[in-house]
Amino acid sequence: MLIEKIHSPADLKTLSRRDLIQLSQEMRERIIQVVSRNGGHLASNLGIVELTLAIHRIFDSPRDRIIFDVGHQCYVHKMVTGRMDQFPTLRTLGGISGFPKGCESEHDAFDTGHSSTSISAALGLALARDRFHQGHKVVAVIGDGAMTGGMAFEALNHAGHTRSELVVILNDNEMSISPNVGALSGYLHKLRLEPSFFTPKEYLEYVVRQIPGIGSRMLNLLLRIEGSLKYLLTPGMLFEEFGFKYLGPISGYDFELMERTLSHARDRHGPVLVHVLTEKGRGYKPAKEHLPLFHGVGPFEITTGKVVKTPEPPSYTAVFGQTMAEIGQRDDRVVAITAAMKEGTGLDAFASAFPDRFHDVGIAESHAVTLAAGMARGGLRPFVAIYSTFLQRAFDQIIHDVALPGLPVVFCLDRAGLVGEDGPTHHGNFDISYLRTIPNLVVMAPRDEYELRDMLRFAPTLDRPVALRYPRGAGMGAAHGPTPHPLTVGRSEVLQDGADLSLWAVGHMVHPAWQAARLLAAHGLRTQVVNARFVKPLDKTMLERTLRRHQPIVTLEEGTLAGGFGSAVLETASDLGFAPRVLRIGLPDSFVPQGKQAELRAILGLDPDSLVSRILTWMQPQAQPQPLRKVVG
Ligand SMILES: Cc1ncc(C[n+]2csc(CCOP(=O)(O)OP(=O)(O)O)c2C)c(N)n1
Repeated sequence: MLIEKIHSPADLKTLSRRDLIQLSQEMRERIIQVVSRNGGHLASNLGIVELTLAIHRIFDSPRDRIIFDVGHQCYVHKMVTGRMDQFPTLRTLGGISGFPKGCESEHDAFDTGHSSTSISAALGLALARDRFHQGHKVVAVIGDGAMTGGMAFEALNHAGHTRSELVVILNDNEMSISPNVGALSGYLHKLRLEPSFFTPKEYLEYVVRQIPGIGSRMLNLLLRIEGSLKYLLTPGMLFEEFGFKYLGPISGYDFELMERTLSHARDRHGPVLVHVLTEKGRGYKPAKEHLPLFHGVGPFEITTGKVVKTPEPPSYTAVFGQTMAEIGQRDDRVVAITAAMKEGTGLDAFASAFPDRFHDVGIAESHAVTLAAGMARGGLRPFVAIYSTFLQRAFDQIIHDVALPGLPVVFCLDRAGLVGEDGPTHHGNFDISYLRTIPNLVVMAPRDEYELRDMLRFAPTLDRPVALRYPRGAGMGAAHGPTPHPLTVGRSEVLQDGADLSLWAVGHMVHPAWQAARLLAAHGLRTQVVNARFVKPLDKTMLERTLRRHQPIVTLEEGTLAGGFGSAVLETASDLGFAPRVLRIGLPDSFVPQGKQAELRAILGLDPDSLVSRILTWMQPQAQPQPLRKVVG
C-alpha cells in the first residue's frame, strides 16, 4: 500500500502520476473507513483528495502556510502531514481533531471551524511575512460555500488593495451543505462552463477564433485594444476587479493541469485566485446520492451507506422543524431564515411547505439577522434558525438591529451546549452569556422537546425579540405529552419542592438535575427542583421565595459559567439583598475539547451521578468545590 509510505509532504514529491492516482484511491478508502466508524465530514473530503495532494506537491508546507477554510475538508492534509497513524482517532476524545489545529501540527497554519476566515487569515500571515522580509508562500483553500460569507469578500477587497503575494484556491463543488445559493454561485456556475486560460490574450484569441470569417488582421487589431476589451472578455472578471489574477477554471482531478496552474500561481507576484472544479462525495455512491446527509455524517455501514442509528426519541431539531411547519400554517406572516443550514436546523419541512417564505442566505449569519430585522420592521414574523456557535457572528446585529428597536424576531439556537465530536469551534458554550446582557431580549431554554414546542408557539405572541436555545441530539421522549405547558414571561416551573437544598436548572440540565434530586433523596436530602425556563427575565419572585428559606442553592446550566445563568441567579440574589451559599455547575471558563456528548458530560461532572457526588461533597460543612478532572491542555 502506497499510503503506508507517506509520512510527510516530501514523500509525495517523488511520486509518478500513476502513483498519485493509486494513492488518491487508497486515501479515499481510508477516509471512508474511518468516517464510517467515527462520523465526520465525508463528502467534502472525498472531493478534495487530488487537489490536496497537488497543493502539497507544489507548495512546501510547513514553510509555506496552507489554510483550509472551515477546515472540515482537511483529512488528506492531516494524513500527508505526519498524522496517518493517528487518523483512526479522528474526532474522538483525545484523538486528532476533524479541523486544523496548530497545537496538533506545525502544518496546520491556522485554526479554523467557522466559515469564511481563510482569506483574512492568509492575508494577515502574508503581511507579517512581508514585514519580516520572509519568502514563504501563503495559500487559502476556500469552498464556494464559504466564499458566500461576507468576510471572504471583505478580505478579497483588502487583499487586492495591498497587492501582497497570496494564493487563494477556490474549491468549487457547487455545493455548500445543500446546493449553494445566490448570485455568486450563479456566477461561478457560468465560469465553470468556460475553458481555462492563463492570460487575457489567450482568452481573446479563443473568443475571436469562434467568430466565423474573421482573420488574423482582426485578431491583431483586437489585441491592440486588449486593455479595454479585457473588461468584457476576461474570465473571472469579478476576482480580477478585486485585484486578483484569476486562473481557471481547472479540473480538480487532472494532476498535470493542477500542478502547472498551481506552480504558475505560486511564482506570480501579487494575489492570485485559482478556480478548481471538484465534485463532492467523489468515489462513494451513497455520498454522491445524498450529499447533504454525507456532508457531516454519523457512523454508517460502508456497503449500503445506511446511517447507524439506535432508536431514540425524536431530536430537538426534528421537533423544531415539525413545529415550524405548523406555525407557518397558522400565520402567513411567519418566515424562516437559515444561513446555509436548511437540513441541519430542521427547516427542510418548512422550506418544502412554504418555499416563498423560506430564505437560505448562504453562510451569512450577520446578514441573516439584519435581514430578519428588516422583515420584522416590514410586518413579517421572522424565525432565524442558526446554531448557537454561528450566531456569535451576529452579536452586533442582534443588539443594534433587533433588540434596540425591539423588533419581533425569534432566534432559534440549535446545538446550544456541548455538540460533541466537532469540538471547541462548534460547542455552543457562550450564548447564555452573550444573550443575557442584551436589553429587550427574552432568553428561554426548554427542559425537553415538548417544552420546545410550547416555547416556539409562545415566542411570536410576545411581539418582541426572543431567543430560544436547545441542545443537539435526541429529546427526552416528551414530544407527545397531553397538555401544553402554560408559559408566562419570566415565570419558572417548580418540579418538586424540598427544604434542604434547591436546584435551579435551565434547559438541558433540568432533567439531570431532577434525576440527581431523586438520587439525593436516598442520602436523606429533600431537594427543590426549579426549571428556570427563562434566563432573562429571571423569575425573581420564585427566586426570592427560595432565598427566604435560606437553603443552599445549586445552579445548573450547559453553558459557560462566566456570565451565565448561575451568574444571573447570584446577581439577582445580591440585588434582592441576599448572600446565599451557591454552587454553580456548568461549563468551565476554558475551551472544551471534542468527544461524545455523554463522555464530555461525564468528564465535566454534568451527568446525574457526577452531580450527586459534587453536590454531596459541597454540602459537607466547610467543603470547597471540587476541581474537575483536567480536560483541556
Ligand atoms: C460561520 C459558519 N456558518 C456555518 C457553518 C456550517 N458549515 C460548515 S461547512 C459548510 C458548507 C461549506 O461549503 P463549502 O465551503 O463549499 O465547502 P464544501 O463542504 O462544499 O467543500 C457550512 C455551512 C460554519 N462552519 N461556519
